[in-house]
Amino acid sequence: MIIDYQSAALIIVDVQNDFCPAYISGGKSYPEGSLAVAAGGDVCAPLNAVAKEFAERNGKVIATQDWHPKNHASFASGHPGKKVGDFIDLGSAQSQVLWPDHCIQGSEGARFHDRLNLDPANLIIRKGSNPLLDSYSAFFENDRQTTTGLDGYLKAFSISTVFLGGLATDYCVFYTAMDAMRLRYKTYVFTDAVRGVDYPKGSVEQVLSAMKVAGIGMITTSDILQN
Ligand code: VGL
Ligand code: ZN
Repeated sequence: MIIDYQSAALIIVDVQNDFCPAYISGGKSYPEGSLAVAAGGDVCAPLNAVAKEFAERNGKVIATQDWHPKNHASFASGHPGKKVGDFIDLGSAQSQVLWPDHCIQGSEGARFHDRLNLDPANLIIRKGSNPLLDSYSAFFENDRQTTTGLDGYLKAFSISTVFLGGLATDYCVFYTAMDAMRLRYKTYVFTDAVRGVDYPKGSVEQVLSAMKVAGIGMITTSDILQN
């Protein structure tokens, strides 16, 4: 696949400790994240390889970070009588899944996975800071209107194509990819560099087909690294 890197961006979604199983890196052990996605840390190696390529060829690299206040409305802990996995109405278009406390601002769980190389990153976008509103997409919060500024950044550099990887396939990657399409970016997802929550069961399969139907390209990192 031939890429015009000058007009392309790599968006690395939420590769943070709370979304990853326990691991050891640099002689330090990191505990299982509170919302660990199976094999979440495995996305680091392919994303590092692609990010290096983007940096060397003058593409933009953006990393996003889920960044919640400790009383965030998506946490089951703040809703008496509700448990993780229950659904509530937060007044946005979609009903809200209640999650374990995760990615609390400044916590170890909110830090990027230690094996993710951020040296190539041009921009880090933090999202989910409004205690009353969740933000899956890197472009808009879940009210579908409040911008994160990412679209403006990409437009300022005349970016027309985005490539996505990270966590989780069925939440933040999915919503980011769908918004990218809606905003008319050519959009590709690296299937070897995403991992999903798969809650409710089957949601990973469901979003993969929804993304294909929407015209999002499903490729692997080797498709761009081989030439
Ligand atoms: C995410 C659930 C809650 C994600 C973030 O990064 O996909 N999922 N917050
Ligand atoms: Zn979150």
